[in-house]
Amino acid sequence: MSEAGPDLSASCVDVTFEDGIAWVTLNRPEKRNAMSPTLNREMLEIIEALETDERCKVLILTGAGESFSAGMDLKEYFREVDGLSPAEVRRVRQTAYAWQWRRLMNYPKPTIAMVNGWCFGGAFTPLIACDLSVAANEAVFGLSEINWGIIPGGNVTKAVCDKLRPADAMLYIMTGRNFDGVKAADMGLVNEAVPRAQLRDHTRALAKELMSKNLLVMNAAKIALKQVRTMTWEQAEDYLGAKAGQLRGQDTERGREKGLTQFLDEKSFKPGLGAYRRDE
Ligand code: ACO
Ligand code: V55
Repeated sequence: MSEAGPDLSASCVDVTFEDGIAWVTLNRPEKRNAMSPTLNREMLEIIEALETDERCKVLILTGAGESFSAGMDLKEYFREVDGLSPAEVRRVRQTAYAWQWRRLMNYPKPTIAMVNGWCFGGAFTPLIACDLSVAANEAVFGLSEINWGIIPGGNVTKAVCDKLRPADAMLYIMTGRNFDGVKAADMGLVNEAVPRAQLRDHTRALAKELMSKNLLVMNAAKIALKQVRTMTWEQAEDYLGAKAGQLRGQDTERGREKGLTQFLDEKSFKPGLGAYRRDE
C-alpha cells in the first residue's frame, strides 16, 4: 500500500499512505483529538515533511474515533501554559498557528478536511485552511469559546470571516450554539455533507478526482484564487497573466499543449466533458 519513505511516526498524529493520498489523522481519540502543544509540534513537522514527500499527492486531514477535534486542549494548551514565560507562551502559540493556517493555507498540494465528528473552536482554523472539506451529516460543530469565557482567538475569528456569511458568523460566535454537518454544508462552511457511513469513500473519491488532473496547474489555480481576492481588478489581471505565463514554463507535463492537440487535431477529448489524456 505505501512505498518506502521517511518515518513519520508520532504520538498524537497518524499518517498512512494510500495510492497518492496521505491520510493525516489527529490521533488522541481519548481526548477527543484536542490539540495539545505536543500534537501541534508533531503536526507541523509532519505536514512540512509531506510537502516534499512523493507519496503524498493529496492530503486529507481527519480525526481518530468519534471526533474531528474538540479544539485546543484546555489543559495542556491553556491551563499549563498560563504559568510559562511570555517567550514560552509565544512559542507554544506560534507552533499551533504555524500548522493550523500558515502552512496549511498555502500548502503546495491539494488539502481536504474530512470532518468525521466533533469540531469545536480552534478546530475551525485547520478546517477552513484546507482547500476543500467534507463533513459527516452527523458531525457536530460549535464555536464554543463563549461557553467557557474566551473569544475565538488563534485566528478562528479570521477563518470564520472567510467562510461564513456575516450574519451566521455573528450568531454562532455570540451563542456558541452547535450545528450539524448538513447545516455546515448549507452555510458553505464545508463543501459537502454525507452520511457518516459514506464519509471515507466519498472523500477518497474526491481526492482521486483531484489526482486525475494536472496537480501543478491545480496548485497554481488555487493559490491564484486566494491571492486575487484582495487585489484590485487591475492587479488581478496582471497577476493572472503573469502566473499563466510562468506556469507554461514550469509544466513539464506540457498539459496546455496536450489539451490543444487532443482537442483541435486529434479530436480525442473535449475539455468541457473531462480532462485531457496525460499518459502520452
Ligand atoms: N481540551 C482538553 N481535554 C478535552 C477537550 C479539550 N478541548 N475535549 C475533550 N477533552 C477530554 C476530556 O477532558 C476527557 O478527558 P478525561 O477522560 O481525562 O476526563 C476526554 O477528553 C473525553 O471527553 P468527554 O467530555 O468525556 O467526552 P464526551 O464524548 O462526553 O464529549 C465533547 C465530547 C462534547 C467534545 C466534550 O469533550 C467537550 O465539550 N469538549 C470541549 C469542546 C470545546 O469547547 N473545546 C474548546 C473550544 S475553544 C478553543 O479551541 C480555543
Ligand atoms: C483559540 C485558539 C488558539 C488560541 C487562542 O479559539 C484561542 C480558540 C489556535 O489557538 O491561541
